[in-house]
Amino acid sequence: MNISVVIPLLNEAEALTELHEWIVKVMTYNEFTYEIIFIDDGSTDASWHIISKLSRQDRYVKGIRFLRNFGKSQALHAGFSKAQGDVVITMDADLQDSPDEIPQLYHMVVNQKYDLVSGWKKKRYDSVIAKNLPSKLFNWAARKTSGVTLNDFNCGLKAYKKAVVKNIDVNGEMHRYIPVLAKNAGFSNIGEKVVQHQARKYGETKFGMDRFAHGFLDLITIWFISRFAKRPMHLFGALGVIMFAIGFGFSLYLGIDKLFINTSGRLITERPQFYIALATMVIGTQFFVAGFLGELILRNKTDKKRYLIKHELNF
Ligand SMILES: Nc1nc2c(ncn2[C@@H]2O[C@H](COP(=O)(O)OP(=O)(O)O)[C@@H](O)[C@H]2O)c(=O)[nH]1
Ligand SMILES: [Mg+2]
Repeated sequence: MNISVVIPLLNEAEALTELHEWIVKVMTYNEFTYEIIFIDDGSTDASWHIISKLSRQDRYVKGIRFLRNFGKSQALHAGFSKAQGDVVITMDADLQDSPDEIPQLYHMVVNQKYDLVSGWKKKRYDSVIAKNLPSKLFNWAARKTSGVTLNDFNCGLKAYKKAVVKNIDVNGEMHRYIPVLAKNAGFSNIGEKVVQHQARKYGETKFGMDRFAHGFLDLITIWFISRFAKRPMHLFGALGVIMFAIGFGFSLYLGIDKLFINTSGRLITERPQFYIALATMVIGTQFFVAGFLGELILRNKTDKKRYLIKHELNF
């Protein structure tokens, strides 16, 4: 199979039929073999009803329905684990991303050997204050911390080599940082393609301003995870040892000074060095223990299910 189109969605009933028709048209014209995987993330409108209808008419349409809303990252994870195409394309369900981009994205992955190609909504049809400006700031911060030089990290339209989606773990709200996850997993040939963007035709946006607060916190997490998740002791252990050494140095100095050099001087508890020694030794020990606990947790990690599927269609 050439292409799996993975479409996570929440309450997009109005757009689905039109989207399906458009994708099929593009696929047929280019003679691709394909599947379309819709992941309904606990929609409360008619979305699942429409996906079921489409899956009866078209056996290339597959559906996954979550028990409740688990978030876009979880939906992508479910879609990725089912996808069978050589190239996996993700897109938004709201018709803001154009299926006409699919053939070019496909060729960039297959012929130009990209691991991942991210869409870039260079001309964006969303509100300037609520979306465009914060998004610029967000992308700048993401570029600085991750070293991945993309203009638009969070574009829903992306193409992946199959191996990439099978080997990255999109969790929490990490869908914003998939290129970073891919890079951390060793897929560093990451490209970008300017894509057409449309204004939202039906319904309204599901992501408000709070996404940026979450986004920045996730950025710190991902920076930390990508450097130290597999070896917490290297950070906490090092900090712990350094701080403990500083504290121990001060204690040694205070002891020698009091016992042998300046025996009639101030009491140790009256000297500021004593408190520095005390604080750094306590904090150093805590850092060390945190690192050690981190290592233990790492060794105990079992794969826990993060979402529950209610129905599946055509798999
Ligand atoms: N699976 C899943 N998809 C979601 C969720 N929220 C939004 N989406 C989908 O993500 C895509 C982009 O969302 P949208 O609201 O258009 O964001 P915007 O384009 O940045 O304004 C659409 O296809 C939505 O249906 C969610 O909680 N879970
Ligand atoms: Mg949208």
